Amino acid sequence: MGGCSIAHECATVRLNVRNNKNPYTAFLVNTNDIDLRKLSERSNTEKFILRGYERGAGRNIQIGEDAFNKYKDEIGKRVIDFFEDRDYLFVVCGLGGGTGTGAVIEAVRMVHSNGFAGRCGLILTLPRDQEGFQVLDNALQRLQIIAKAMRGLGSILLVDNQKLFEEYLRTHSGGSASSFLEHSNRYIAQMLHELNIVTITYNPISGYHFDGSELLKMLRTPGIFTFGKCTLEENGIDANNRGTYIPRLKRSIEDGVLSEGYDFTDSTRCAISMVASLNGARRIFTLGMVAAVEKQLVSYAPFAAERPVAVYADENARCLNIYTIFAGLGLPRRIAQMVELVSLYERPEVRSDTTLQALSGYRSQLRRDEMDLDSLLLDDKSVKQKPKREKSDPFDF
Ligand SMILES: Nc1nc2c(ncn2[C@@H]2O[C@H](COP(=O)(O)OP(=O)(O)OP(=O)(O)O)[C@@H](O)[C@H]2O)c(=O)[nH]1
Ligand SMILES: [Mg+2]
Repeated sequence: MGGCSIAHECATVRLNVRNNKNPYTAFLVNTNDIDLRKLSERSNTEKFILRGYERGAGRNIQIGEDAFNKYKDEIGKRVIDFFEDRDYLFVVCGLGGGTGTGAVIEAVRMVHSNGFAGRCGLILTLPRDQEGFQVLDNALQRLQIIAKAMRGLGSILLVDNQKLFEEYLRTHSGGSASSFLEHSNRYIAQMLHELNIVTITYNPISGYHFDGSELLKMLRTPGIFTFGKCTLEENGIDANNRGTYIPRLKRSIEDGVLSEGYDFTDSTRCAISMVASLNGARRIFTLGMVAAVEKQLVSYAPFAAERPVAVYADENARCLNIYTIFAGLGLPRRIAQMVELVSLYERPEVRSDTTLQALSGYRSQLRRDEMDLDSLLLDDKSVKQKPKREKSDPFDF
């Protein structure tokens, strides 16, 4: 349902462009039809209930995978029809549950074999720390497989729910868990849309234009894809003083928008797009300023095959917005943290094992006294004649 909620939110994004009001389409697959019914019907969305599994997969990834496989061919046909004219397709899944997590590998296989190889990627949410062993374990099981196949897939965008949750908590400590999820979905959809339209909305004012085909190239790059956004007051920027923009740019790269903790030296492709007001652009985007930003990008991604820096002017802009994109990355540190978290769950098991050992070693004094009395009273023959236990007795251990 996490994947469905994010995809549905993307489908609600609207443009004021004739015949392109809804730039995104969503095909929503879920077991639980009650959950799916909560998402509004739209002309640019389609729902597919995995019948026979309406109660959900209850965090069981095998059930999720079976449910998807049962309808895989039918979904494949519908997907071809529905997405035929789209440039790029994301398989979106909230990692940790049963349905999406169970189905995700087969879903990727399905879109690959239906003509989307080379133009499909993955959006995966990573669970929060507090979601418990089963959720973390499900997510890690799938991440293991995805990590192995990563170099053969398109870009993978990770949405770290723990990171988004901590940020949300700082500003909305009175909010509920469901309001966090709604907020996160809106945020994810809005940020992805923003990143997409930077390439088409503004007028490039330097030689280089990071256009739609460049973004597509980024999205086709195997490995993890991440992006950062930095918003700066134009008044505070002195083009001749790198201290007025570089440190905050660096922080925005390292913090990321949807996930963090990457080794950027792994990056095989990266780009920066800067958008300022008409006046701001004229003043700020000097050769020296753009060179300082370029230099920063080189130090982050020294081995990247491409590192374009594009600058734009927007008559409606009030601030300087800097978008950074890195593609071809390895997994972030968060995954190692998740492995560590799961290992912590072994402790109570160890404790209960020692408890169990102590329990099985326990002998009631009372029974021993009785037994001793019994054995004293019984002769050898009668001991041998003890009744035989039933083979099917569940307590016969
Ligand atoms: N960002 C975000 N994450 C979500 C949302 N809903 C669920 N998640 C995350 O996704 C994980 C999996 O939850 P679901 O997608 O609901 O699970 P499911 O695939 O429906 O699986 P079952 O309910 O077990 O059949 C959760 O543990 C959350 O971390 C959402 O609306 N937004
Ligand atoms: Mg569910």
